[in-house]
Amino acid sequence: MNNEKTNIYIGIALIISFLLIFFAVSSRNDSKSNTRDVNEKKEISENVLLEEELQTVTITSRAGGYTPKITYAKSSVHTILEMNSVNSYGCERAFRIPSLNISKELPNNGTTTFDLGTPEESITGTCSMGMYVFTIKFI
Ligand SMILES: [Cu+2]
Repeated sequence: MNNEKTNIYIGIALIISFLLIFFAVSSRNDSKSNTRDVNEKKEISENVLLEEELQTVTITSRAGGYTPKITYAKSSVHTILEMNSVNSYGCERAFRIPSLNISKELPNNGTTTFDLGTPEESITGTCSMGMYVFTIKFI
């Protein structure tokens, strides 16, 4: 009788161990595949023109805000921001880049360029009231 009980306890302990190992392995796989997904999305965006030592990010400013809202650009590269105003008559004209102390009124139509330096982290552009926002992520 005692041996049978011992065998049952050992059996239960083994099952619990297998379950713990199974969950540990499966959760590790989950985090790996998540990281892979994030990496796949991190490609330079189509609105970025990357030349040898200069890249130009083009953002459209029109009634309703700025597009695209998220841009991936290359980090540690001298970057020019081209704000392309198209029939722009709203508060998107009151343009700010708070982290660079940039504040400028954009025209109704036409291109306004800003030198962003050589960024390594994200830069966010916004209208003066903060209702329209776009972000350039340097990767
Ligand atoms: Cu606004």
